[in-house]
Amino acid sequence: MPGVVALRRDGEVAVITVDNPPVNALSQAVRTGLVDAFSQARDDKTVKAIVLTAAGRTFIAGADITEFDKAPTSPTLVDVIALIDAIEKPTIAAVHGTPLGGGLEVTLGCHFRIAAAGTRLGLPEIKLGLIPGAGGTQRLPRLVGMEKGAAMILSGDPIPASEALALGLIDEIFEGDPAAVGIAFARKVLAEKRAILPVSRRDDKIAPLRADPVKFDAIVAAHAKRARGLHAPTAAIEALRMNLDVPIAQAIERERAKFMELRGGEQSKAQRHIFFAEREAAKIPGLSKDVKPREIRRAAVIGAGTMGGGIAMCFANAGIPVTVIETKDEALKRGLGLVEKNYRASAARGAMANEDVDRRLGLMTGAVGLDAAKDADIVVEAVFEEMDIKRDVFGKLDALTGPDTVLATNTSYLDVNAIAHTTTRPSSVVGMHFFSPANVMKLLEIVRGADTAPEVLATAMAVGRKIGKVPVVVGVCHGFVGNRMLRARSIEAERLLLEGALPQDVDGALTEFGFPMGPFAMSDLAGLDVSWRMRKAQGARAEIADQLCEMGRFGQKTSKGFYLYEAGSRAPRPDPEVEALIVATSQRLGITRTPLDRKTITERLIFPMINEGARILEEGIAQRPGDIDVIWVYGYGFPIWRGGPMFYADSVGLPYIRDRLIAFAKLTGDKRHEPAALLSRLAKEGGTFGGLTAKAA
Ligand code: T1G
Repeated sequence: MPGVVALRRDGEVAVITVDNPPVNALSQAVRTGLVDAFSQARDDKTVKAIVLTAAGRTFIAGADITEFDKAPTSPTLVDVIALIDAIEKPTIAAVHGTPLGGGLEVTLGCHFRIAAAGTRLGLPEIKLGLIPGAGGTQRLPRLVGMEKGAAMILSGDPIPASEALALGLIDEIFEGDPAAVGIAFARKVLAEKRAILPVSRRDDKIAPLRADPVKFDAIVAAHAKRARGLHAPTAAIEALRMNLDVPIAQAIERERAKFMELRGGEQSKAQRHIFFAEREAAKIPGLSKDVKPREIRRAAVIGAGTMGGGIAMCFANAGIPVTVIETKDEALKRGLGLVEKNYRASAARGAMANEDVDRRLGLMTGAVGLDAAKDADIVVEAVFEEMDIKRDVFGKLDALTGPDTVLATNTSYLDVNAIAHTTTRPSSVVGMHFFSPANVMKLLEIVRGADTAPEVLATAMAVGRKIGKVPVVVGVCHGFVGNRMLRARSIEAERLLLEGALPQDVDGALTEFGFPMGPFAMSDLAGLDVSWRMRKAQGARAEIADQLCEMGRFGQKTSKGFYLYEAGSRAPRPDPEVEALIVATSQRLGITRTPLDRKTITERLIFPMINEGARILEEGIAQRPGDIDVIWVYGYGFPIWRGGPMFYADSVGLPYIRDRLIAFAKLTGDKRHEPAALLSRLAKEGGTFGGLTAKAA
């Protein structure tokens, strides 16, 4: 065994330990080591039971995803688990941390599974555009039943050890060292002469479905609806269906064939790209490992509006006491009331226990006046998007907070450097741009000011991870990364309306592309008045949106915007009045309307975003193309199975995008469509965004 798998004896019990940091991924070496170790233990007559454990922070966390772009090598994980499954001595998996994917599948080849308290177990393959590829779709339902088995496989979400015990996925929860407890458990099994039956031969939880297959369809129906555009969920459902009528050995073969097909497909490659890009985004080139984040014991949020309330919930959810500060008691009460209403609604949906709600509310304190922020280790300002107001707040925070307090602004596009320079310590100032609703959206843009100290940057990143966000460092410019690219798309969306499209054509093109919502439905949801106020402040104009605002049509909040909304419904309905307004505007502007097909609309919306992304990289506003992909997948609903705008651009081909941009520039006369220098260079050289190396933002 090449060092990553060790076999030792403790009397009549063989102990096999995987040690392949950082997460004991099932590399070829680990799989080979497992075959050797289990074969030896099986063939040694003096061994009466076998315990499988792992060293380090977690039991096996799955197949080695870095091997997925290479040709498969032997032994396959199916081979390893088949060998374990056939052993006629008691086999016990003693797990801790996150036994996920192939890691959990290995334990399903054992007779017993015991887990340390705090262990989370799951089959997350669907999140990588895959299905379990080593028997998971056949063995998990045999242990926990189809309902729970399908839910775990189709959601990809892990479950806590307590739930796993209740479901019968594990046999015991323990405290202490997995190997020691595993050996004791093995001895108990031997002493009690417990019957051992491989999971692959247990049928009691599946038999009822065989008798009534319609039940299976009912179980998977809800999941099938959410599969929009994704290949893996459909494949997972077909694999699960094999439990009903395909012998398990054959089913596992077919499952692996489907897994291999998905593994080689574009969707999984894109989703694996996001998996690694999200982790790369946490690395800041040039930030020395010696720079340690400051400890955050208490936070303060300035502003109890929608954003401030959501941000305060993020801190409370992470167990960090937080003071929410307003200028008037009435605004404070309204804000905190909305927070409580949000939490109670989650409890009513069963998404959170009431005691959890009480605990989180107990971590929140309301206060009037900035003085209440004086003891905070981090302050997040979430006041009105007006520079004067922000300047005033930061000037006061500078005077009343401690020298080590991190001063963060939640501005979504204003100049963080200008805000920083209203303080005597610009090095303490950083942007933390949350996305609405702040307690739900995963993305957090960490805006690095020219003077932001490395320690302050590291602290903001650490806080971002602590409160469950995906933090990405961005530089200072109007709109940073996400909103700057969104603006490129919004300008083009308006232009398309004048050229011949209707809101439903534009939105339809993007929902077909995979976005949950198109730009006009999104504007109606956010409120047209929000961007109208920004445009007026900048002296910019959006022909159609401005007219709608002048008519008081602000979107869902006024039941009318680009679309009509029936009372109590959020479903957008095309409005002939808006169509007439659009046609009249084209006429007034002397534009002859022409029909635009879906492909053209999609390219006109997506390619300018990619072009803006290329400029953002040229200017060093983003560290790497993968950061931009993470921003758009986690902040704006870019379909994860397309890998984000820059990964998608590489899959389309940069020469084609360059040529289309040149055509758009001619068609519209808009110079911003001229291909960015970086995009032109890569297109010319046959390069890709993915081939670029990271640069500090
Ligand atoms: N393969 C390779 N590298 C991995 C890895 C994996 N499965 N999981 C994590 N890493 C790397 C990661 O890139 C990072 O590297 C470091 O480990 C720490 O990860 C056959 C086919 C386990 C919950 O999907 O969910 O099994 O940046 O920063 O926050 O059916 O990692 O340090 O260079 O995320 O403590 C199924 C994926 C695979 C689990 C730990 N398994 N991993 O979280 O650390 S498919 C998964 C995670 C499969 C079978 C199928 C998390 C974690 P670096 P980290 P963490």
